[in-house]
Amino acid sequence: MNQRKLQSLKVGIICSRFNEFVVNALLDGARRNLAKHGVKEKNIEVFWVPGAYEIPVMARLMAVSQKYDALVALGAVIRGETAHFDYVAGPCADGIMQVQLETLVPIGFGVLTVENVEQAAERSRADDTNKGYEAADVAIEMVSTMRRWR
Ligand code: INI
Repeated sequence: MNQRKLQSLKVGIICSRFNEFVVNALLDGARRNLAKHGVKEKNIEVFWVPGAYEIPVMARLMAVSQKYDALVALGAVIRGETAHFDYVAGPCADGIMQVQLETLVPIGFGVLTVENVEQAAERSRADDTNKGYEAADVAIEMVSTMRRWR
């Protein structure tokens, strides 16, 4: 995608507040990647929801609004802290996939599903391995690929 198209790209980011310190680091990563691509700050909108379980419904609302070229979902589900890990992580991932398939708005999946806080920290470092950074990268690539197909 050329620079002018990237600058006008509208990106919505859904963040979940559970394990907020991790998600803030993922958000920093996503913003860094979007800035690297030249996406304008004013074209990025961030909405917070309580937990990863709530991400799909917000993502769907945003996707059907047709205000965004791409979405990025950021969250942290940590098994060590919950007995209902599987009831949160699975539906979150499945729900996000369902929104993508139904709306054809690409959604970068930056929801960590990890065993413990150490693994979460490892995946949210301030470098290019940050999963928020990667999810934003994938979202942009998918916009480009899907536009080329069209
Ligand atoms: N939500 C998360 O995003 N991460 C978690 O690790 C988590 N744990 O541990 O339970 C979590 N639970 C909350 C869930 O996402 C919903 O907000 C809640 O069940 C209310 O619907």
